[in-house]
Amino acid sequence: MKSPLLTISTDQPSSHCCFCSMQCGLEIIPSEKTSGLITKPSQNFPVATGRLCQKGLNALDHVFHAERILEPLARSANGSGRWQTVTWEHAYADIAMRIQSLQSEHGADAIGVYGGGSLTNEVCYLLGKFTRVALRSKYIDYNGRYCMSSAAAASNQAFGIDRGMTMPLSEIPNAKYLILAGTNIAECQPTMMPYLLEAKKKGAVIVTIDPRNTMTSKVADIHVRLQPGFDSVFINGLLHVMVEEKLVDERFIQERTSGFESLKEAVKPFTPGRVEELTGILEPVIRTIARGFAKAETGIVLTARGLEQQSNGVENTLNYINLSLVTGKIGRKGCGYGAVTGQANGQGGREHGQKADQLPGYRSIEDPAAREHVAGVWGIDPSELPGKGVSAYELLKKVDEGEIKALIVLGSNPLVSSPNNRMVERALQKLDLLVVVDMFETETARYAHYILPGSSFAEAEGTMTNLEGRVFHRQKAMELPGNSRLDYHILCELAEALGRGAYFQYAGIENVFRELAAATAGGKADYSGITYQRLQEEKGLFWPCPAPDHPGTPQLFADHFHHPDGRAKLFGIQPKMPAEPIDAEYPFVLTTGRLANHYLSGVQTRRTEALNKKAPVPVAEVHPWLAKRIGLGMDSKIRITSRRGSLVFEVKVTEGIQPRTVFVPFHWGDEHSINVLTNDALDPTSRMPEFKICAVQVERV
Ligand SMILES: Nc1nc2c(c(=O)[nH]1)N[C@H]1C(S)=C(S)[C@@H](COP(=O)(O)OP(=O)(O)OC[C@H]3O[C@@H](n4cnc5c(=O)[nH]c(N)nc54)[C@H](O)[C@@H]3O)O[C@H]1N2
Ligand SMILES: Nc1nc2c(c(=O)[nH]1)N[C@H]1C(S)=C(S)[C@@H](COP(=O)(O)OP(=O)(O)OC[C@H]3O[C@@H](n4cnc5c(=O)[nH]c(N)nc54)[C@H](O)[C@@H]3O)O[C@H]1N2
Ligand code: SF4
Ligand SMILES: [Mo]
Repeated sequence: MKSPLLTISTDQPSSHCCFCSMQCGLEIIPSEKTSGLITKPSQNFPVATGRLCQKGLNALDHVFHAERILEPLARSANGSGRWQTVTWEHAYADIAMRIQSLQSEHGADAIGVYGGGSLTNEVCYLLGKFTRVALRSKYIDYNGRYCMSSAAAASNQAFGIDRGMTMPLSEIPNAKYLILAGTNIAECQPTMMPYLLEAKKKGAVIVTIDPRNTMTSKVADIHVRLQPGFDSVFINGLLHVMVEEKLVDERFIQERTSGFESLKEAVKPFTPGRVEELTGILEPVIRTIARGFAKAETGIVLTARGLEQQSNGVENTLNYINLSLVTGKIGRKGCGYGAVTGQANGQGGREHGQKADQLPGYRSIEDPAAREHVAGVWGIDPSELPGKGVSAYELLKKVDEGEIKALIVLGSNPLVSSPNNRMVERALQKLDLLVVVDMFETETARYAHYILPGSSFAEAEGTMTNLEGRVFHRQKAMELPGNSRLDYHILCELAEALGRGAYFQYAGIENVFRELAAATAGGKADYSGITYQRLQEEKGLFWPCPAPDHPGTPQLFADHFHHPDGRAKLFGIQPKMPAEPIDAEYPFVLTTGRLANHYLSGVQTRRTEALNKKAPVPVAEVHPWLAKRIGLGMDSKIRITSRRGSLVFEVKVTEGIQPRTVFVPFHWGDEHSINVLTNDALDPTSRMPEFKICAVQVERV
């Protein structure tokens, strides 16, 4: 497949990498490759100027892959029957007819929508509007529920606003002390590493907290190898020392926070000696980190999915935020807290209404004022807006229970990425209608009735919001291949087929953005001062940006937090057990995560030869102690069994893992899908599944 390159603006990158939240700028240039094009780092985007990791360098491979779907495909029965090429008109008409007949029999809520965090702000916004206005259903959620929901809930509770990073990346080199917990930046946001290395060069101390030695922990001065599930115990130990030795910032606590008494109470029993008993982390290490961080002039705490993807994920995150707050290390130079966002548009994707309980601008769908404002922008009566739906995994459960009869999936592969995914497989088979809008026949799409060929990053213009909260404009770099269409056109055309086209008339994508900006006005994530023209001239703006002459807000909380009293909230955390603690029958902990070469469910990177050949199958990491205990030989494989299933993996024996913990990456489907084993227990607040902890047996095969 050959795609013509467009003539494009030269002072903006041709495009941006489609993978992680760094959103590195890239140039697309002619090459000898069969596709005729390759990527190279752009000098025109400030976040990672001149840098791309191996995923960015190979980001076009999947775009040109021979398996890319180029025509709408249909079949009569899901999971079986042959795919047939159909026209768009046929697809839209038949899908609309089936949706309408299901809705007349079972009600509007019989249709669900499942979105994703790789999509542009405009498409995320339209997905939310499409569900509420065209389908009039309450059931929409998205894969970010599996990603940022615990961090989002914690930030909202502590700060009154959820922007993953409270400061721009450029503040990292100004920090004298960095705590990096459950975040493997070297593999997951590789082009962020120079920021850490610059801080280190200027004398910063770096602490990593992870059950594994990672590429990231290699740059650390202290690595805390914690068993999964013990973060809150460990942090209570640090907070205990800070309180006991009067290292906290009394003035900041008094003037800018509330809740310190409950925090003091909660950490009282967690003496360093007790924390050593519970975690195996030595008392002097606990004291050294507590003193070091508290006494440092500046400091930053970064967390990611390691401690967030747990059934206590919100509380874990709140406890790390406590560290920043009690030491007054937030809202000023060299300071801040950041939950490192994962997906390309994981930040913008959680602001514009594809979350079950949300309207654009990070507004609550249950807030009468927000409903009135957004309904006004959409030209409907507030009473027509549905109420809140349920979280991603619960939505799939409603499919299994038969309440949701049809599902539209755009930008996700939930059959691979959901916990306890045998339930998901069973559920998908029950659907009367499954429509997948994607570039490929994903594992999920195997159960579809329709695959609609959507656009890749290189073909779709739009805005994205990176991990810093920086909104920027991504150009269209090439024409769509074959008969594929832009995601936003697909949504508008389907709305038309459903008889609701009047609400989806846009002369171009910029008009979608204008409407989005108006819909966010006055909300928490306020984009109303942002225009395409400003983004092109200023190479990005940090939200909130509430007026055309507002400069945007790179550093949050300089003088107030976003609760009504202007204060941040401290929370005393009582550490809790994971949903499935180890026991005599299942004596080891399984944790899951990522490799540098692959991306999420692997749909794109398993189709990228240069990446896939470095990691063609998942390999389980086990400690020599465990290897010996199960009598592992040179070439043996292991069987890992949880209460939900049993799978065989190749093994890497490494000292760099907590002895009772096994790590398996999740980028594969079928018999290699670790989510067959993971637990579907959800955090009570964020509804985040416990991807990072389940109890398993491990045996030699
Ligand atoms: N190469 C690559 N990069 C990616 C992605 C990808 O798939 N591949 N995905 C992107 C996305 S969507 C996301 S969300 C981010 C995720 O980025 P990260 O959250 O950094 O990635 P993970 O590997 O899921 O988990 C990070 C670490 O948590 C550790 N961990 C496990 N359990 C615990 C625990 O109980 N406590 C602590 N402190 N640590 C624990 C794991 O050992 C792991 O090293 O990466 C983004 N970047
Ligand atoms: N065990 C375990 N499971 C996990 C995690 C873990 O750490 N451990 N992490 C969780 C996390 S953090 C995440 S974010 C999820 C993500 O998991 P998924 O939601 O499954 O994410 P992807 O694999 O990126 O799926 C995106 C799909 O959208 C398609 N796509 C990409 N861009 C576009 C576009 O612009 N338009 C259209 N139409 N399609 C597009 C891709 O081809 C792909 O099929 O996985 C979660 N699952
Ligand atoms: S760091 Fe992230 S955005 Fe940059 S090239 Fe790598 S995967 Fe792409
Ligand atoms: Mo994620």
